[in-house]
Amino acid sequence: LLRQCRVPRSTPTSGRLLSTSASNILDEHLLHRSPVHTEFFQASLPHLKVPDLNASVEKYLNSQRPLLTDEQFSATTSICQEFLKQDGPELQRLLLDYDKSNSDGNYVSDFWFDMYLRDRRSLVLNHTPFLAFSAAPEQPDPLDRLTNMVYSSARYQLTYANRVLKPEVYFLDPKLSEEKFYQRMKMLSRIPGHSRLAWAAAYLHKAFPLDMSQYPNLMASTRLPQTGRDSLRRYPDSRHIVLMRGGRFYSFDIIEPDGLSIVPASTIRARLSECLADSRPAAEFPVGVLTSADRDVWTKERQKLAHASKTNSASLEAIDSALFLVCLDESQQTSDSALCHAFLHSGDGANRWWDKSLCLMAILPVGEFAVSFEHSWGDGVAVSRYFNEVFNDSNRRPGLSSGQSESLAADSASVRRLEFDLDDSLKASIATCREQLSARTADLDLDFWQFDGFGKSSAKRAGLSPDSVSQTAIQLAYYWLSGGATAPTYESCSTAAFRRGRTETIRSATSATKEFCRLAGGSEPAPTDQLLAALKAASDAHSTLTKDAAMGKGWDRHLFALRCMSERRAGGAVPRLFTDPAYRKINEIVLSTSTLSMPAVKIGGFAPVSPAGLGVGYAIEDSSMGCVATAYKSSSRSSAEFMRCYQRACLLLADVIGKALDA
Ligand code: BUJ
Repeated sequence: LLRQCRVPRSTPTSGRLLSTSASNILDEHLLHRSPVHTEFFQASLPHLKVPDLNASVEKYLNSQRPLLTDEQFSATTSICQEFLKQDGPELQRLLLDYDKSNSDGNYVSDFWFDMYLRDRRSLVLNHTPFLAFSAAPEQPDPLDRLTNMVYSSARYQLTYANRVLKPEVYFLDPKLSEEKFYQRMKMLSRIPGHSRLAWAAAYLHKAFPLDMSQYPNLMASTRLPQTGRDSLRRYPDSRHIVLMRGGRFYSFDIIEPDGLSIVPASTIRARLSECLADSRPAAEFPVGVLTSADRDVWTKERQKLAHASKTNSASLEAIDSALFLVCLDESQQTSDSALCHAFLHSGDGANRWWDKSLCLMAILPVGEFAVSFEHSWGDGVAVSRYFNEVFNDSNRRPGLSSGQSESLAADSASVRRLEFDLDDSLKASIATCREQLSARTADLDLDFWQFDGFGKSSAKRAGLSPDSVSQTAIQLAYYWLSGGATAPTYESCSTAAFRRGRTETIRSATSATKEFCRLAGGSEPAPTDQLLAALKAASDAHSTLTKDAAMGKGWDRHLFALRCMSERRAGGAVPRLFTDPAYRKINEIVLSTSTLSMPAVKIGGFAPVSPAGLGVGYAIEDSSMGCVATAYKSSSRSSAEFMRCYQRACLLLADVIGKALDA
């Protein structure tokens, strides 16, 4: 592979330039100093290819099979054959041409950004997920912990902005020492043309560098509402954060004016305390709630707001340009589901600014912390990098040394209160948005369950993929919930192994899971050996789909991009494949699922993506598994009922796999 790479004539020196500015920064202000610069692998990442048309249509039909009757399946098969003869080849050619002309991106990423930014629906519940941090028993004081998280976030920003954040790499070989790997990459960085060779060199170490094109939007960035299509805006010179409490806004610096050092942690803590000391009641008209509105509505209200006064436009500018938002909530509730509700939507949405790319949330009275992110700019891989870095750094190297918090001077001058002048029309809009959001969030049903009787290690010992076992549990739960049906299922899979890769869908409801549900889900489950064989078949089928998706060879994004091409094509009618009721049905996702298993994550979740669907955030650890399920009460679904079925499914799977391991 190394030999196949062409060496360009010019020698990029960005790595050396960067270390000049990073070398002015003391170690205590950085997370670490990467031996190679942050984008070391970026230019050499593989290009996400447009998949083969016949292969995608065949995979699409395989996903349709368990969802359709024989008659429906035969109609959809004919429509696909027609597509392959008529519109398909032309659209594929247009897509290939488009892909060629789009050298920096890939065939789907611009359409994917568009999908998010053109969506006019509220960001709340429709898009924004949350991830809550695991406990940190060594940091019992919640305000100290928050200070340390803010401090570590500032370290993250300085490390990234100065390009010494280690590139994101997925290591497949557990024996490879990270240190040795980076030393070798550093040696490579001395070779002219290394930017072309970098990916291939990593690949030889079974190390897979991941795309980092989303990272610039994690901090100092915001979504801006605009008519028809929103936009994203960055503020690379940002040094401050905005804190929200009771719907009010405060702003203060966390990076010093030199841009090279962090404000001392004790000062950050004093600034946080200063915000907490504000004894005014919660805002009667919390402006942030406007960001939860339909995007065209918010666009108009924002224009009114900005034009109403200079105070307003200055406050908007301060929020937009902040590094990130810190939202302090007051709840005393400690149940898992109450926390999930609080982090997912905060009830009436009064204490959030949903457009902000990154939001660190804290419920200080109970000492719980989480992150939520606006989804258009990026995906779970980029956010989980920040999440892990901040969790680990704030625990291992807390900015606040012990005892420091007791000797704090007030620091009121450095905290700016951000105010808004509101006329009657804006007040009325805020009141309406608040009511609408409260009604929507009150409709959300949410349940959490963790099962400690089974996990990754048993699944692996039985030769099964842990993720496939989790997905099969979800399928079986739905089979029981619905009285024997199979539903369109979406499992999110990252394609960050490719340049500007975002996600692909694993269609985890397969003919194999359907067969397993038939055998296991009846009043008399089939004998264990049959169940095991069916489970193994389901696991194998799911593993193949997972590999395909991660390699950019799923069908979802390909057909999505072909549909986008057909909409752009001058004068061409929309092919029947895209108006087929079966195509519409498979895209009305009933089971929307996503997983993240990391020690730093305590719990996480998101709402259903269709009115009658379920949102299932799940994890499988070494010896436990669990999920957070959401549903809308106004639909026929109940998250509690789903959870009861999920519990039954986990117990059944643990029993079947346990018997296999005992045999
Ligand atoms: O697929 C995509 O393009 C993006 C998806 C969209 N969707 C959420 C609709 C699937 N976005 C993501 O997948 C990001 C989601 C991030 C939250 C994931 C939460 C999973 C953790 C749950 C932990 C449950 C606790 C179990 C305890 C053992």
